[in-house]
Amino acid sequence: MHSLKYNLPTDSKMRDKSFVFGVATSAYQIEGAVTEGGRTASIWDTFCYTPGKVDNNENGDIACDHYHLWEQDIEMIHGLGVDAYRLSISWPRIVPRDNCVNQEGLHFYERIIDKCHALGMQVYVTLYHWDLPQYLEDKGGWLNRETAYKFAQYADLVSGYFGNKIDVYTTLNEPFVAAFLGYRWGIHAPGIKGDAQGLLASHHMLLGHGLAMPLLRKNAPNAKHGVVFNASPAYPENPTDQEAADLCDAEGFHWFIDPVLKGEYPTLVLDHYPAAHPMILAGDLDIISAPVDYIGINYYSRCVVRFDANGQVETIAQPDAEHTYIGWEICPQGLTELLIRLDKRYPNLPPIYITENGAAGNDVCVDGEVIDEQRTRYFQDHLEAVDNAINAGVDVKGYFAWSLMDNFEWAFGYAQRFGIVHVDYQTQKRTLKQSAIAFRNMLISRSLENKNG
Ligand code: IFM
Repeated sequence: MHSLKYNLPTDSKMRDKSFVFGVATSAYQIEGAVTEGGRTASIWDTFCYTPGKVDNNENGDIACDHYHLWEQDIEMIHGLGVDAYRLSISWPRIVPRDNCVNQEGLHFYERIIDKCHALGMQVYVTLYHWDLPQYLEDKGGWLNRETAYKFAQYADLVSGYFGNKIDVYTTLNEPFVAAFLGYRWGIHAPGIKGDAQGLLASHHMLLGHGLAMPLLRKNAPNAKHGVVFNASPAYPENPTDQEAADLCDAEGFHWFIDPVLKGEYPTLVLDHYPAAHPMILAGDLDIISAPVDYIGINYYSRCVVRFDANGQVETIAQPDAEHTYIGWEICPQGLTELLIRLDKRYPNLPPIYITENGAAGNDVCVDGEVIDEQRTRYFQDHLEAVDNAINAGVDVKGYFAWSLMDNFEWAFGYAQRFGIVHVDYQTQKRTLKQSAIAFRNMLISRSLENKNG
């Protein structure tokens, strides 16, 4: 294979060793072993076992078998030369029944964390990447305010056990997806539909985040604490469609970021859904807006929108643009513009980490090689997009590729491959794709540069 390397401009701040490069995964998407080690079911197990919910009725029962292969996987991550590994902890592995602690679950993650540290990598841990214990869903899940308190208890338990051993804690990953796809549009677990339900679930998730923050700070005073949002910024199809774009952004990410950074919900959304307001108790927004050390931004694509005849925002396909296999438009410029817009909207914006960015493909491994030309270009262009935002004054401190390896892509099952490492699901063989080799080569040359001063 010819030499491949992402190039960062010579004066890029991302070349400095203080800028964090990493790869990311999440528990349900890679671990498998869903009935091993004391784990009980999450809403995703239940959803997957319900026929017709996931493409080909696939599930995370085995996934990448990371539960058994974790040691070789961590060594592989180290081989990429990254500074950090971002993973998530499975809530039902730690608290398999209400008020009960599973030491075996804690030990599983402890071995991973220790191994990362022994190899010189930092560990970024997400506490909630969508795998709510099923026993909590049975009591109403995120529609039940009590779940926010259960989440805080779980965050207390994990941070009480690991303390500063976890370098960076994330409370929630993409509350938009967990609340809206899961409780509003019914296309993710637990499959509930309704605007009021989606807005209520999101409020309870954010409340859980806010309740967890002081506990995390108390238990891990030297670690960093924050929350991760996804954002696909909206562009008007025509200048007259600006209102549709504003509403789309308000629902898509201001609804989640404003309460955390401004202590309020955007009026655009409240005005648009007068009958679906969540029950917000006095003091909730103060809890939710507890200061965070950073926010994570997951960016994949943008959308172009207008209002349809019923006054609903509709996304307009861009047939002339390039798309990834999953159908998402490739738009690196959207990332630069998003970061600049966030910087303008929030005067108190904390440092940002790009906690996910990546492209889906249907990659095949031929003679030990995976030529993922589109993904390799995607990363090169998005790294430049981040650099452009930094040059425009946005404080971006890190970048994580999604994902380390091909894995269970939620309702799409296994057909959508997001990994920079290919996984053969029959043999569990891992093969570095070209995109991973380019990542590794960039990191090797950055580290040599930094060593040579
Ligand atoms: O695979 C997901 C991940 O779990 C959350 N962010 C988006 C990714 C791609 O859809």
